[in-house]
Amino acid sequence: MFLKRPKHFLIFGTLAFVACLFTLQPATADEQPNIVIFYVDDLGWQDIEVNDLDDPCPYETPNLKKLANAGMNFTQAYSPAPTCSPSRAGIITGQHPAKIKLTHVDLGVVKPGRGTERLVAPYLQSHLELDVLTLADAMKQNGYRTGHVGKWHVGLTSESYGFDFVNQTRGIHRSVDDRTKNFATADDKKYPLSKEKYEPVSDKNPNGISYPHDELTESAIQFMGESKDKPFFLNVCHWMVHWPMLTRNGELLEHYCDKFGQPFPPEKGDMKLPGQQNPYFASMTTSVDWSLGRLVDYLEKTEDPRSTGKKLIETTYIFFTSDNGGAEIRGKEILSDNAPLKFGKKHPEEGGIRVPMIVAGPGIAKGSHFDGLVNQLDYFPTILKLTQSKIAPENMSELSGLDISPVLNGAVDHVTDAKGVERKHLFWHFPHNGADAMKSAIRQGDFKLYKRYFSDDYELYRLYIDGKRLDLEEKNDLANDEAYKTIVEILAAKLNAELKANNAEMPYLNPAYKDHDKDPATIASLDFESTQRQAKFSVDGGGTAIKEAYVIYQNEPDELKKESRSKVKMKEERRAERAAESRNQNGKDPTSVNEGEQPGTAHGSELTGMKQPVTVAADGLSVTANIPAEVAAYRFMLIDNNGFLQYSEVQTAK
Ligand SMILES: [Ca+2]
Ligand SMILES: [Ca+2]
Ligand SMILES: [Ca+2]
Repeated sequence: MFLKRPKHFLIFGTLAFVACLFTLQPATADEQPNIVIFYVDDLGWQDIEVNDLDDPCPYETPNLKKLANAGMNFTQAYSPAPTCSPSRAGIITGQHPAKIKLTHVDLGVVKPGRGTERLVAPYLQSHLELDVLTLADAMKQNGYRTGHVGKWHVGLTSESYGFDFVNQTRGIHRSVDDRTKNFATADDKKYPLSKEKYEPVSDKNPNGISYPHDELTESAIQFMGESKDKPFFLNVCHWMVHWPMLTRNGELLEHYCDKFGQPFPPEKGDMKLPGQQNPYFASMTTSVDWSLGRLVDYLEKTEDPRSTGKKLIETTYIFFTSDNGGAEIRGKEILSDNAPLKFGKKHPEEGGIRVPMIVAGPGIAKGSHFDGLVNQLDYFPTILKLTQSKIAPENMSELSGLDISPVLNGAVDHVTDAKGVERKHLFWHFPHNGADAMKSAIRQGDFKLYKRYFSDDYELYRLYIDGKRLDLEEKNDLANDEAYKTIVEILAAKLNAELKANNAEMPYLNPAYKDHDKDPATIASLDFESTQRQAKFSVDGGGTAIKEAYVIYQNEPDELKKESRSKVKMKEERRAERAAESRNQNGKDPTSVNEGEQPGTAHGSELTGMKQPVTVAADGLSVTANIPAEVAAYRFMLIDNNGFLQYSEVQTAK
């Protein structure tokens, strides 16, 4: 596969390369330290033994405690979004999910609104735009070798976005037929148990326990081994502790069954004990901790070939965090509990976005902590600074986060922008998932304000009072309290200014909802002229006119057109899911449901699901679009002057 990347990277890359030729010495490990981002999926703020509030975390995370003792723990760290893809896109581009219009996980999925809901979410493209400068591109331009291991989830594969080494394996998180038995054994072909014993230690296992082989972890170590002659940037993204809840580690599962007073092996069916007592979730959390321990152990034991007498651990920064808050429940199974935080994944409340974050590396005070507001969007500029890397000024000005390296180095006790102005707030934009979740939010000082789209009003909570915990649970909405009127006004103005400055896409009116006081535009005709490959649609002149329109390239129209609308929707969602799995599993995984479909080889796959703006006729009643030869089908997406979003049926481009 080869996907075209825009030329402006190459220009800057070439300049950087020419500059290198005139440099007398290659950069040293002190000048260009290695970077490891260790990213966990759906791990909550209270799911590690570092941020204990109220009930202590029962999941054993000895390596995270060790990492916190070696570096800095961030007690108020946030993910860019309450779900996977936007947070991942945020880290890798350094740009706010609202700005890059990648605000949820439904990539390339057309989701017409339900009849009961007044609003409908914006459409999300099937992958991150290919012309964006990624952190991997930036590091590569500056002489780094770049590696991505594990979950990607922003479309296509990580190879398309600047990574030299890619293995998107699920490792030990591959599905099992029956999670209550058939645990890994010492002579297991795929998951042999280690000879080495690791924590946790218990009466039953006084020397610790063995862990099954994890391809994801081993692949990360392989990358570091192959890359250590150069500076390296490694993005390790576990598929755990996301659903499905399972483990291949029988001893570890038994350890937690004993700890939580449950039978081992567990009975089939959902785990329903309240709070933090799911032995599968506990096992996955400890497995992720073990994986981190393996990587740190490798860094501690391995000489840095660029720095005589030093081990890699002395020349490497590790950023540990999670892509969103904990998912508390799935169907009837209780996974974990974000208490005292409100809600979890898929909600912009504290439970959905406050995440564990620890950074360790050269110059960071051991066992330190920082209580100010930080966001994973800060990683891009911070990593550039720590590695003395340069990118073009126009790329630099696109970054949404701030360089927190002065905080890491202990030089200051607050985060500032490039002009020295202190950071006061962070914001989130989640125009998805119906009335309960569809909100934007801003956190400043003691307060958190939400803008609710369905009810078109605000909520205000006072999490702290003068820095001390007050309503971290977000129970007391103060938005209508006269005493807080000014706070609501100030924060609402700031939030709205951020949304505007980032050109955030707002929810639209849903044409399927019946109780609107105005009507959507009516699609009058759809035509395709095959010689010029020109598609055209018109709306009824009696209604409202077209404000904006897009064409979205699609696959397999004939098959789709025969079926009902709801079936089409289900099928498209399933296909998107399968395609995501197939891409994410790098084609090597036998559990991949769609093995024939390799990333990039499918017909026009980098175009499918991407929306292209089309020109609206002067009278606002029609649009035309030229459909490329490699595109088999398309649909129009229409936004009208009354604020409705609607889609045409899929059309064949024949
Ligand atoms: Ca707790
Ligand atoms: Ca996630
Ligand atoms: Ca809870």
